[in-house]
Amino acid sequence: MNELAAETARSSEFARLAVEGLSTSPKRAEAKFFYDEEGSRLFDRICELEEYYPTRTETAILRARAPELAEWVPEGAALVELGSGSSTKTRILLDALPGLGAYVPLDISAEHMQASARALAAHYPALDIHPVAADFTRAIELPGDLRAMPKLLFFPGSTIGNFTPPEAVELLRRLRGIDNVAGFVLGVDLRKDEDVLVRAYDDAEGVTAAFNKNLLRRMNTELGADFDLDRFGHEARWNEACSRIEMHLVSTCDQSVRVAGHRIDFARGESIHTESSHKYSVDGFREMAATAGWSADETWVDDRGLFSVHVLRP
Ligand code: AVI
Repeated sequence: MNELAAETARSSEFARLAVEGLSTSPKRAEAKFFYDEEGSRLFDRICELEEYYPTRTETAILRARAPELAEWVPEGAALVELGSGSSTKTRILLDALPGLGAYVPLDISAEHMQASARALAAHYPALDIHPVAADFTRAIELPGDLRAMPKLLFFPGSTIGNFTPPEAVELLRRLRGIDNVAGFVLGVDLRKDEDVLVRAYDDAEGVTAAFNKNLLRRMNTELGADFDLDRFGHEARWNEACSRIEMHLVSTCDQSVRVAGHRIDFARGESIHTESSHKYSVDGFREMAATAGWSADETWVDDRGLFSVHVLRP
């Protein structure tokens, strides 16, 4: 598929899923559509917020423990990162494993990934970098020449938490099916005090609110929708039964909006559920990984028990 055809397919998928999600009750949207260029930029800002503890906690765990990976990751292995995002955590692994043969970032946001790949290339000129623009929630196709290489999979940031538990098992199972995987390092956010969680997803500066509303802005610019962003409020809710933080956009009045040629009615107080971020216990996550065919080798947790990094082996 050429670039234009790929872009057209992506935007018609966005239109189809947006209308489908807004036509159900309760209304929902797919979190993967947060990440256009502006969404990725806002997410990078979230990662620096005082309230958003996951990024700095996971980074500290990786800094302390990544050197241990050098004991078993094979020379010449490819580091395959799911959802490449910003490259700070990648650099920790690249520095701890100087014998890596290639770095393969896989990300839905091609522009953001290319920019991160360029920055990494400047810093690691000898490293073979193969960015793959892909939606890893679907098929995971690696370039042919990488298939035979041993691989270390890397999925930081607790993005696994944005999938429902059954979807997470399915993704872990598909990753387990990739050829020649030596191991898998992934970050998983832990259950904790509700206040800490709600603040992490509803920061004082309003960056997370802007990130959430960016989804409506994207529908306006890409799908010809007419959302008035001031008529929706951002909300972070803890759902104890499902062990997850939910982000919602709540309509502040009765209103109708047009999205991709469809009329969508909102009652005052009605919300669009835009994202779920599941929080696990260490044992709960290890059991889930085992269900997907992985063996949990190590789990690294910070002193305050906020965040976990799991090392899984096939
Ligand atoms: C990408 N993902 C792991 C983030 C999370 O914490 O669920 C996305 C996010 N949403 C709001 N803040 C951060």
